[in-house]
Amino acid sequence: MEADRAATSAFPLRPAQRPGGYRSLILIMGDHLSHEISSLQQADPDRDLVMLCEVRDEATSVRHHKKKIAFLFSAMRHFALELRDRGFSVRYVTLDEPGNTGSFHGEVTRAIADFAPRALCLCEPSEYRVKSDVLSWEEEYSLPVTLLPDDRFLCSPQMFANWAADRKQLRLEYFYRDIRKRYDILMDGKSPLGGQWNYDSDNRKSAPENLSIPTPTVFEPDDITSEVFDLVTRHFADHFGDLHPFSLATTRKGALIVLQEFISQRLSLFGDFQDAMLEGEAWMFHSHISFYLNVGLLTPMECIRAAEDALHRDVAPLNAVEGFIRQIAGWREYVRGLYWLKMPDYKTLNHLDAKRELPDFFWTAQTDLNCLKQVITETGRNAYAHHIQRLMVVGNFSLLAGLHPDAVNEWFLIVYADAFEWVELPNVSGMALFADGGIMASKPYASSGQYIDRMSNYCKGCRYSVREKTGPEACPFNYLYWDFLIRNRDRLSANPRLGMPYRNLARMSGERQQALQEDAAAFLSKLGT
Ligand code: FAD
Ligand code: DLZ
Ligand code: SF4
Repeated sequence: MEADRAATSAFPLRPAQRPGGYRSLILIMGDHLSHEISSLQQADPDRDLVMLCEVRDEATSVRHHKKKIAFLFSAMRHFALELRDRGFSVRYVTLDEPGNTGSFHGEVTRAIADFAPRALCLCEPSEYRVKSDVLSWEEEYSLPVTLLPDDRFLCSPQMFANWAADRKQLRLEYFYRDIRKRYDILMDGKSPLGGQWNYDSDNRKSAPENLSIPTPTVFEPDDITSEVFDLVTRHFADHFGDLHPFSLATTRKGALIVLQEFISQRLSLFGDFQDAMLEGEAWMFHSHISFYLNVGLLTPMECIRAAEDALHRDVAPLNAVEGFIRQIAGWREYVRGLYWLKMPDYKTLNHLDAKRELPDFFWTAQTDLNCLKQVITETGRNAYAHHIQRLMVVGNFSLLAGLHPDAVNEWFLIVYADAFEWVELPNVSGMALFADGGIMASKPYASSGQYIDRMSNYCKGCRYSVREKTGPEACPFNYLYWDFLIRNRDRLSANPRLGMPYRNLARMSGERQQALQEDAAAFLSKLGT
């Protein structure tokens, strides 16, 4: 579908010297692949030099999934050629180009030495780690460095800080309402369209097994992507995950097709089955656009307006459209705001003092817990899992088992092709692990096997019984859940939203509690690391 460019071995791209030198070197990072990005808004193809570089430091800052690296490098290469077609002088450094220093910093140093630009310009990096490095460049290079805001988001870090300033609690719901009003999204004058801000209570259906789910959009890899496969196979063969089959879009044109097909084929049932999981159905009625949004191939506002338009054309009902828009206008913007407000400390938080290492099966999927086996297998294959799989299967298990936040964060950053720290860290440390002590969530998303049983068909194919609470056949989520509450009683029992489970715990006999704790201890002691 995407192979509209003839076979090419154009890479690396080596621009000519410009008589009189280039005005500015514009560095485009791998998640800034938008022609409207701030650093390109004032760019002049006649006077500026644009650079993209594949660097080992980024590919191995954590050992990213093979498919994620292939997606990024291919999207970067396609974008570089588009820039060249628009008349820009483009330097594109491939990972295996002789002389590649392996870091942004090294490649900027090399480009300054080669082309002597009079200034350096870039859009601010999306991750704290990289931004901290970039902030030292001006002094080092003795050349003006312009760091422009990333205006692809609906809420700037400053706007979020203003919103957060006089609040005791930073709850998503109020943030989301403000964004709706500010951008006039799903509004009827000053009121929310349909009379409610949130239709979440309509969006919790489990899926019947005979549900007909549209197949996701598939893109045949073109020559550029195939070249990247060779590179990834040569350099990252020992990284997690499957490179093939590869069906992601790697251009804006492809990403727009994914968005359009979601709107026409899946959005109408997105709300109903938003939380549902079915064995063998990795993609469900989700949009699969996070890859593209997070690297700049789609903008949040065009996705929001496309969904609103579907409502007005009667293509999808309000509960689906509002549910989808809340994810983008609400959660996505909210987690980014929180990230920049709370970093760098946020990364070190471990409120529940969780210490356990990651079990081996997070990498191999070799486990008898069928829900985890299914989700981790699909993650290895697709570099994707949908939200409830991430939160209520892998995240929930990590919370209940007391896995260390650093280990869990690293895993999530590695395995999902949409994972960048600004979005991954708050979701993992805040939403899934309660490691931030409740900055993000009002209570831990802890749950026994009952929730997974209600929302999926995983339990049917499991060697454990979700109905058994203790004993060798019992679902581990069941005793781990109670063990979690007992273990964290001092920290959590005063939380009003946990009143009910702690009252239920208080009604249990001492022997019952002990049996649950013993089963949990036996299970956890056998978790291979
Ligand atoms: P859909 O379900 O179709 O939702 C539409 C869009 O809404 C998504 O593409 C995404 O951009 C946005 N969105 C939805 N939920 C969230 C959320 N909680 N935070 C931010 N944006 C959201 N999302 C990432 O983009 N990168 C991550 O690394 C990431 N890590 C996560 C880790 C955990 C533990 C959890 C619970 C969630 C994580 N999410 C992450 C959020 C969410 O799971 C993914 O955005 C979503 O699954 C992507 O699939 P989709 O595009 O089909 O999403
Ligand atoms: C994730 C990633 C990877 C794997 N490789 C590169 C790369 O080689 N070059 C690049 O520009 N960007 C890459 N990225 C994305 C960056 O990690 C991301 O742009 C920064 O973390 C932003 O702060
Ligand atoms: Fe998961 Fe428990 Fe169900 Fe097995 S029984 S699939 S471990 S929730």
